[in-house]
Amino acid sequence: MGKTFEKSRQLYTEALQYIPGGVNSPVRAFKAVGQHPLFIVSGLGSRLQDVDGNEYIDYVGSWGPLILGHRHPRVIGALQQYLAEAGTGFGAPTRVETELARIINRAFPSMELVRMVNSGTEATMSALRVARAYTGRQKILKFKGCYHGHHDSLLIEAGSGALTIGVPSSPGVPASFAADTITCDFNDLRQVRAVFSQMGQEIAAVIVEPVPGNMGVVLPQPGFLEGLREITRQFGAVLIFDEVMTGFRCTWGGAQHIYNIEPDLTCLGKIIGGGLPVGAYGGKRQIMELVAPLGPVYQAGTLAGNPLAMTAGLVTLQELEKPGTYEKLNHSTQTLAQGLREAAAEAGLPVQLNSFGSMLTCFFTGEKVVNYQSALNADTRAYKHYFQAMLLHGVYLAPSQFEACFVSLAHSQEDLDDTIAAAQEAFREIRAMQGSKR
Ligand code: KE4
Repeated sequence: MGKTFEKSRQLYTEALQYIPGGVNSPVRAFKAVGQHPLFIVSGLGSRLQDVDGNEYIDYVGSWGPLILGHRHPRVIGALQQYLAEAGTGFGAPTRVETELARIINRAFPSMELVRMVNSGTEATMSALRVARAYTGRQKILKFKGCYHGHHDSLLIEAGSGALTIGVPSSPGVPASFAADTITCDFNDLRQVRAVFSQMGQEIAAVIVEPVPGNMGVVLPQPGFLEGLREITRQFGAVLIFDEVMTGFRCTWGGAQHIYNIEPDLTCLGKIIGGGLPVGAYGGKRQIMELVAPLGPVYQAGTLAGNPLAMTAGLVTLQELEKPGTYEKLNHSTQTLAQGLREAAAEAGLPVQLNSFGSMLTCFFTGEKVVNYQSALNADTRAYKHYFQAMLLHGVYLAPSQFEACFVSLAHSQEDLDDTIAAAQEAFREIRAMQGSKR
């Protein structure tokens, strides 16, 4: 295998001089996996190449957006054409913004009006603001281990990078914000009912990743999401589905289609930008009509609806709308998940493979992972070794136990077979390592 990461190390040392932690988003620093980050020079299809010339099968996909794979010819061609014929953006309405809003509305009928922003964080932050305006209430209920971006109201017992670097509730968040954010355990309706019976009239919104990916992938237990819908309706609170990760990831209409739940507001991101900066929030007309300039709730953005991001997103969704795409994505994911389960069983290694659509997480634990606490019980040392071993075998996984891996339409059967073969080796090494420690 003989991989060297020397050039990445040099670039990382240089980056550290100018950028906090050498990266522009914490999870990219590889803190949880005992390795300096790799500097990437290109991607093509299911593959990444780093500055040292190493090639990897990529399961991060820019953290979800690249469901078609890297450098899809239709996405690149459409961007090249727009740049050549139109430019980079105008700070004025363009037709492509309406086209993307229309296709989103077709896939997510609950999103009667859609506003584009530049990130998932902006989407959830804006959705909270309009929910507070609509209800005249202040408190928000979220779930431990769910991550909704880095704005103050929701950076409380958050998942994703906050969990990875161990500050699930970040310094710098004013106590007043934290006081207005209530957290419950995901999948625990009893807790939610208890909170609402105490202060239901003060709660503006419940925000939830319907299928969390930011503590690793965790599935909602039967009745949980339905219960949230019933309780929020009973108390007049806004139900916000954060589908930044699940939107267009698992099926054409997102988790709300799979579970047949109509949220009041939905947040999207990642895939709808085809790899360019994007976010969106939208929902019931009577709520979204509060958003400026239609209504008094102010929200704005210089590059919101940027036509390049809209173009990449539109082409990506057009490809996803083609017959058979989700069958292929989900079949690939189930093949991979089953292969990993069998490899771990052969090695005598207890793992939990949680998957939803084309996102999955291999938890190093023998107990089912159904919420934040059970996710935290996973063996992060084992995950660190897994990550490093897979990297040496040419497989680029999410650099944290508390993240999702993503399968794309570009992953071939050979990619999946090679990944499973690499995991067989890695699991044996981990088992031997654990055995030697006893
Ligand atoms: P962004 O602001 O990073 O575009 O989106 C925030 C966000 C909101 N909601 C959900 C469900 C999300 O998963 C995210 C962002 N996801 C992480 C990956 N776990 C982005 C990776 C990163 O932070 O670098």
